[in-house]
Amino acid sequence: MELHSTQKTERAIVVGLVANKVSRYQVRDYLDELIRLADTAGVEVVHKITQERDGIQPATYLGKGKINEIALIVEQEKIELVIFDDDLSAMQVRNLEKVIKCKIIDRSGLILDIFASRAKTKEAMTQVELAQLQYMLPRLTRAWTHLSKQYGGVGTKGPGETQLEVDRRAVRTRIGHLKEKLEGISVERSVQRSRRKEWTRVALVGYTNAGKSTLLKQMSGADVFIEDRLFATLDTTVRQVAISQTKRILLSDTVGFIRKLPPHLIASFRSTLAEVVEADVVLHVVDVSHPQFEEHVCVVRETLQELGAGEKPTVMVFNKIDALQDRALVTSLGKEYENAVFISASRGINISSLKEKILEVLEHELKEQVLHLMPSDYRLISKLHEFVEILEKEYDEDNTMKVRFRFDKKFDGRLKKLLGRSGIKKESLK
Ligand SMILES: Nc1nc2c(ncn2[C@@H]2O[C@H](COP(=O)(O)OP(=O)(O)OP(=O)(O)O)[C@@H](O)[C@H]2O)c(=O)[nH]1
Ligand SMILES: [Mg+2]
Repeated sequence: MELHSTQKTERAIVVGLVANKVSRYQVRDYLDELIRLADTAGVEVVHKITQERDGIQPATYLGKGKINEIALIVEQEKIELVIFDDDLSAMQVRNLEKVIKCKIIDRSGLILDIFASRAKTKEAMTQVELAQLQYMLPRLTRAWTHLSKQYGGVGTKGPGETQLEVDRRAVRTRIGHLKEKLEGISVERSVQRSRRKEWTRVALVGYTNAGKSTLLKQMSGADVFIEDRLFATLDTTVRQVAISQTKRILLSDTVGFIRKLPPHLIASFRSTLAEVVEADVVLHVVDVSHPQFEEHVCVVRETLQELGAGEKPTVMVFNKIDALQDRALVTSLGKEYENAVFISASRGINISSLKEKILEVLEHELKEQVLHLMPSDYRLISKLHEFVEILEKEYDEDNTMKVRFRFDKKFDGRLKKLLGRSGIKKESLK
């Protein structure tokens, strides 16, 4: 089955619902973001429509009057696409398409489409196709004509029941095949990552367009893709960066997050995001000049939590301070957030404070210990060298060697195992 991305220059209407606990202002912001997403996909949004009601209409999502209103605009202005901010069920799409005579998609479908057109590497393309098919599968219903129109294949009236079964089976087979392929890639990746185990690893994370790639470029001189559009980065780039005269780290940049990132995408991008999960420190980059930056912070935190990286030592990197009008915000955010730094990645402002902050957070993760080794235990030293930094060695009269060393808390278990096997006594300093 061939998947096409949305054609360029399509004209669209975006639709949001003011219901439940979501306010009118929030919906307005969500629609603004949806318009940026549409723009990234090459779609021009010509109308923004909202409806206020008590709740979602289960069968049709919107109320009847609103649907007719949209249908009329679509017909009169020859609109090709209606994009809903919330996810729609197969049944809702089916019912809406009975009245609104054009293609109907939702936020997840649009995000998947952007990912599809942006994916360049074999890994990213496989990950996106898997997420697309998983998104599509429950929507493969008899009258889901949108699917056939958008993806070609089985006529415009929707596939018949037999054809549908064939299609479902084909999709499932392809999903299985893609999963296997990703499994292979993920093994390759984990081998690459294990080579970096002895390094201090720092991961850039953040909402899409926050300036992560710009910061990587600023700190490492790497030539990475930067664009004022959403989801410029879909892969992981890792570069060496010196954060002091003696300390070098590996800094990684990866795919950005967004509100309602389809769960299938998060799942299939797991191997890309492993760099974040395994990082020692996370740099959470925030576009502080964006009016909704606080909501962005929440979305990123929730996504990190989902990935199992919610409790990592984190530096809050408030970026784009050059574009900030309200300087008082810096003071209040400094009080509100732990480990906050205020920078401009594109102008190179305060990058040295960021490096100092990373060092400070790393120091916090270090532990010091002292061991008393008998001559028969001296061979342990070479093993210790693999993951600790020896600070001092001293010999006592009875030939015992006193070793003082420092190591990352993450190697606690490894040290215990090593010492447990040798039955050596230790003193903890910190
Ligand atoms: N004014 C200002 N703009 C910035 C700054 N840092 C980055 N930008 C701009 O913000 C836009 C997005 O930057 P990227 O570095 O591509 O952002 P990203 O977080 O990597 O985005 P994705 O890869 O899409 O998730 C670009 O137009 C950058 O030039 C900054 O410090 N100040
Ligand atoms: Mg980027």
